[in-house]
Amino acid sequence: MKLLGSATSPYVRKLRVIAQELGLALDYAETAALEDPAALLAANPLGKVPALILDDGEALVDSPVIAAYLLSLAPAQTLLPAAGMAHWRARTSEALVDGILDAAIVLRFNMGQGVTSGMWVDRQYRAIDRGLAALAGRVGDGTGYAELATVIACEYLDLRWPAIDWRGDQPVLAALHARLAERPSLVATRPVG
Ligand SMILES: N[C@@H](CCC(=O)N[C@@H](CS)C(=O)NCC(=O)O)C(=O)O
Repeated sequence: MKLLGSATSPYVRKLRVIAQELGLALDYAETAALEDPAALLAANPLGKVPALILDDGEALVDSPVIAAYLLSLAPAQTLLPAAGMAHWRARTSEALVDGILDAAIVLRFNMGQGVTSGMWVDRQYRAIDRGLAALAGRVGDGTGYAELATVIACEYLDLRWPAIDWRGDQPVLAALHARLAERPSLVATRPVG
């Protein structure tokens, strides 16, 4: 199976981290989504990375769908509780992480267009702040899918929005990051600059 992705995309990084944690072999093709390459559009008509092309040519899109597929390949996995409320809580943490990333990306594209203030911009900042506060109340002491995804989101903010002081605002997330930052799957996928 081949993952179409970009080294700086936090959604893609989530999947590369999961694959490494599960010991799954994943071919990887660096893909510039904004250039609309034919291989990406064939796999994902939305023109977004990540997209996962399976060995039979079937394509999966959207990081939560692809994450669920990767986890299904390792039935003994311990990253995500398989069932029960713990499963849905972790999936909700994943949705909060993705929502923070979505808001950060809206801000980035707005900024690219010269839009740096206004109701819509403020709304994204507030969503990020509340999302981080919620995650701080949800992450646990272990190393599960929710904890890894949270660290990836925090590092994406460091990369793109270093002025957002999530360490100062949410000491629980700072401690989580300090605990997990040197994990090999995170080190190996950490984007540079
Ligand atoms: N909900 C999607 C979001 C993916 C996404 O927004 N990817 C960005 C890169 S970080 C992208 O490909 N953007 C190109 C575009 O929106 O046209 C997921 O979780 O996979």
